Amino acid sequence: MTLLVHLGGIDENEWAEAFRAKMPNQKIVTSSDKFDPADITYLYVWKPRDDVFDGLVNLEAILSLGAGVDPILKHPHLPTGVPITRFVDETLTQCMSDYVIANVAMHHRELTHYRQDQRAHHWTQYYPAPAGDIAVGVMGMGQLGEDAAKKLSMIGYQVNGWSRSKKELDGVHSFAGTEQLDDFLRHTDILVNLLPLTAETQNILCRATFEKLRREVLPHGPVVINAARGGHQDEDDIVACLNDGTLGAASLDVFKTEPLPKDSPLWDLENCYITPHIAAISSFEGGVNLVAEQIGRFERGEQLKHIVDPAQGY
Ligand code: NDP
Ligand code: OXD
Repeated sequence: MTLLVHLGGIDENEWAEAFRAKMPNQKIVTSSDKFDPADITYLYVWKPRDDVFDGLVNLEAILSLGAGVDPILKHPHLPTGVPITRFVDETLTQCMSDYVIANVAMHHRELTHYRQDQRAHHWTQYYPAPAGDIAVGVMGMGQLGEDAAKKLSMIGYQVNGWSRSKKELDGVHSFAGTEQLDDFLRHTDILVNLLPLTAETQNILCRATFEKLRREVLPHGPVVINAARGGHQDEDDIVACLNDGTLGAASLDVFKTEPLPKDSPLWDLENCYITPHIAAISSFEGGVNLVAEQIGRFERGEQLKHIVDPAQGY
């Protein structure tokens, strides 16, 4: 029973050390160690490389470091029949809600424009509408979207949620399925994306979507906040829509190519707020505890938690 730590772009040794401290009896190797692939039973993975599954003939479970599992599910050599679990964690959820609330409030309260005015030494008073006049639409009402939606509602925003299945949540108006997407968008001033990246949701943040958002309430036009995946956004459309006023502003935490290439026009747009995929980071503590719990469950013959449905893509 061996755990292989395979983390693209992340220090595997730090994680391996943390796993060893938590599970002293568990054999743990990193992708740069020498090991017999046939010994590997558990794979802890982020941004899998092409050869990740080579020789893993005794793999029992794939444990994702991330909440999003799109790079695992689209891997060309993903073995069938091996359960895949994803990261679900209270602190991650809290951090994502923090990011969403900060960005919603920043746009709603025009801090964006005060910043520009400050640079120009301009004293101009704006009178933002109260939160209760602003409708925030959250796409994806799962672990992360639901928490953000509830907290936005508690602050006083009108909140709409869009998901595949209908939700019953106090203070949140639920829209479900493609047939209700346009209605959801028409009732939204600030669009927050927390969808998983699947065949259905790819490029959903495009001009056709932005043109349906409500234009009457925010003085500079509707806003989009994407904290899910770069694959959700058509970046040419975002640039064009930020330039022609279809969108008043955007906050983007994720990009089609990460790090965002130096020559991307998004960097230089005054109304585009870029963060480097940090909306919510999986913590050592949370990741290590969850993996230890999952391995314990598996070895006791219990059901794993947070299992992904590969057919649905999340
Ligand atoms: P969940 O799987 O818990 O929730 C997914 C939600 O999206 C569900 O409500 C689901 O609907 C809905 N959904 C899925 N497909 C569709 C569709 N075709 N149409 C409408 N709704 C759909 O995911 P999480 O909330 O845990 O995470 C969401 C994403 O956030 C992750 O996949 C990841 O990409 C991203 N993320 C980004 C981070 C960052 O730092 N930027 C950090 C962590 C996550 P239903 O409820 O009906 O099933
Ligand atoms: C995740 C992420 O999916 O950090 O957890 O993007």
